[in-house]
Amino acid sequence: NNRDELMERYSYGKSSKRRCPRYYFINKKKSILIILQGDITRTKVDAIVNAANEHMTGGGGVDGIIHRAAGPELYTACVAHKKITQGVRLPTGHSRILLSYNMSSTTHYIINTAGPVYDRYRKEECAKELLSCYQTSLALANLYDLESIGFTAISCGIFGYPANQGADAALRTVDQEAGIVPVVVFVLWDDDIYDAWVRKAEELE
Ligand code: AR6
Repeated sequence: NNRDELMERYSYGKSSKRRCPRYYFINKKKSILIILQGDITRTKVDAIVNAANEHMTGGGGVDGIIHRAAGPELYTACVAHKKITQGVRLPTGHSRILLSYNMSSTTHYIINTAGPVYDRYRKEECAKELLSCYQTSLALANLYDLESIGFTAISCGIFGYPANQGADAALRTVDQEAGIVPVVVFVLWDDDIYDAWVRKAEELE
């Protein structure tokens, strides 16, 4: 059955995390959206999207985990990108595609995106920037003709974006634009983030 096959392909064996994968058909059934709980570096998708920052020199959170999994060549490839302004290789809301180096058995590409640091006095600008992270990452996956892309909750960790608002930006963008990538997987780590994503997906269904 289609669902079991998808689960086999895009999630990974037994996880210590409890929540089940959920499946949705979106964008007039052109795309499949999968929401699951786990570690994005262990998910077999063509590209994973890293919640990076404007410097693209690695960091904590999922960025640190992805750099450790991909190895030092990822860092070398990141810093090879020319700086646009002082210290900035990747402006907020933009995305860049790189190879996945040591992760190539699970994933071929790593897309770095720079999410906004949440600021409640700049809510609207932050939302635009976050939408743009998802849009530009999907556009790169489409340009490379990829079948599947994996996201985590960009900006919802260290950058402080509230889970519900993060889910809204993520899922509305994916709902509108995902026709260009056949399989979109959200691999979420935290219980509250997973719950917010499932609630939002059900609202949009
Ligand atoms: N798989 C999936 N999701 C994960 C994993 C994982 N292995 N580990 C953590 N998460 P964050 P941000 C979740 O803080 O808010 C870094 O220093 C995490 O629980 O990684 O965009 C960068 O260099 C949270 O829900 O990214 C930047 O400077 C989500 O991933 C800054 O942090 C995003 O949390 C970016 O902050």
